[in-house]
Amino acid sequence: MSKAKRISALPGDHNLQNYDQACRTFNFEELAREFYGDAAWVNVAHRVLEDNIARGLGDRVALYFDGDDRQETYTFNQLNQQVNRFANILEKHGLQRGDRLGLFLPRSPELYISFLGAAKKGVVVVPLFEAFMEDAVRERLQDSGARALVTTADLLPRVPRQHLPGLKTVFITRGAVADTDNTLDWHSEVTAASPVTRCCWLNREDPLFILYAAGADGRPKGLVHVHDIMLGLWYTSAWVHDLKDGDVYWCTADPGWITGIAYGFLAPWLHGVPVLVKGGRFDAAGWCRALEKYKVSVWYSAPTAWRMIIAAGREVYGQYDLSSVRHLLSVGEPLTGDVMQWCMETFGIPVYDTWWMSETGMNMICNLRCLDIKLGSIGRPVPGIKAAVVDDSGKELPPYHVGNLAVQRGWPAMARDVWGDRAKYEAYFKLAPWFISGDAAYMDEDGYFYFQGRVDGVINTAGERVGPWEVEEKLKEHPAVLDAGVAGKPDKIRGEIIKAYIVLQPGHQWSQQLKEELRSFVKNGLAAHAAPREFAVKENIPKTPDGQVDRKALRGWVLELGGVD
Ligand code: 6R9
Repeated sequence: MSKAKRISALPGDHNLQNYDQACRTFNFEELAREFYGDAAWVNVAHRVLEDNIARGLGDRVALYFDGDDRQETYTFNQLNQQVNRFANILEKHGLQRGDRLGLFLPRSPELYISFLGAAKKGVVVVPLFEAFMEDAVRERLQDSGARALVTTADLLPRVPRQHLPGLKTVFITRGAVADTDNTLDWHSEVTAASPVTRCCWLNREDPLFILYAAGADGRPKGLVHVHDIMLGLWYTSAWVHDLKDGDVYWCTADPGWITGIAYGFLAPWLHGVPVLVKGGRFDAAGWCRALEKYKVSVWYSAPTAWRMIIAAGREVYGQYDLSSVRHLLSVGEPLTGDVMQWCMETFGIPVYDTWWMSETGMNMICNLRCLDIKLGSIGRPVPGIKAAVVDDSGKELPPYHVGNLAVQRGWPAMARDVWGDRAKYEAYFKLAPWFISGDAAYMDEDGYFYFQGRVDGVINTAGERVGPWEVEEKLKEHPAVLDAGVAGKPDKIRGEIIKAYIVLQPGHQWSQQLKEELRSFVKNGLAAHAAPREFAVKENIPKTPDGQVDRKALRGWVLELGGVD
């Protein structure tokens, strides 16, 4: 099968020293030949496990798990055995290639094992962020038609099985297992299974996972990512993340989001690089301690997390030896000058911004090591990617004109479909050949891009993507709310917070108590991070001629343009 390649097998300029030349000569077919060799069939789970073992890395640590109440280390051999066991369990319970398996559990070794076990059998994973509440969970499991789910006893009450008739089997990784036919203890099943299994060989275009991403005016979209995502992750993690033999890599994103999947474990493991996964909640001291303890060398995180560490103060982060960190990368929200300055002071190195999305599957526009960083810019397109700023008819705009940030279609990691809704997928490409990101940006005369916010009203709070429509629909379910419009309001720490404008039902009065009630209502239905922090009562919500919330007008309201608020 596919022959494992080292980082040094990247075509041409291995360490990406000459950007212009790499852009000129880059070609995805050549990259695919390097990476896949003459293998006709692929499987990302095989690639990150057996292929690493075959090149002598079986005893190397793959995963350091640092949880609140457990610390575990898995070598590639150990991980592979657990993955095989779980793959066998899925088969035993009748899951077949193409079936969907939901993963709704906190960061824990079981999550990564289950993900790769599914992938090994061609079963498609549906990751669910652990903070999702009942409505969000139901929506995603229903839409994807999941047949089985891995979760914990304390998360199970948020899984409304009465509304999920297609969900046949539930595996519990932690806590008591209810005494019903098809609720099973993950650990006893896995322990009893064989550590050897047959890999299901797949086409590069076979689905690997379906990730739900917020849109502006509708339900979250089930983005279908395929096994070929690994090709994009392989070269970007070498060129952008600069992964090398001997590194310890820590991506702090949760695997309920694209970053936690793509770069949280797939990308580093494609290079045989050990990964740190930290369980539990954010804690400034705990995070710095983890950097020291595991000698993290490449750290991928988000500005909000760094701002929280900065806010915790030098007396916290100054206690730890952070000298193992040799490369820092940022994602998910604008990288602000205070964070850059803090990184320079604390680590003696700059932080490299990376722009991309759930849809793109891999880093797209980045501050690459071989290029000068321009503060405030997300950088330049990685070789292989043609990006541009286009107007609403798809025409490329000259430097310094703000427009739609667009990428020319055709890179290996891009989502291949919106599950069950081809039309929604095609809508991304309505200005062919461009993929329209939904972000606004401009470019300077040197080809650097500058992010200017979302075009469409999607909210980015603490780096987490929230769809205003979902929050509005939830608010409207409450008896006191007649109509609602939700927008992101700039915030110093979180980037944006959610602000809700509501029209009250006749007979209802605004009060502090109602505010708290509405916050909990959204929290308990969707997720804590989706709950508005601020409210304002209005006479009506501005609408476009086709009856949708007028996102531009709401944006004006939150920015207090025209003093309407
Ligand atoms: C990877 C990820 C995508 C949205 C994207 C944009 C924002 C991502 C950014 C950034 C400023 C960066 N975003 N990277 N904004 N600077 N370097 O975050 O995916 O959850 O789909 O969010 O995040 O607005 O459109 P996703």
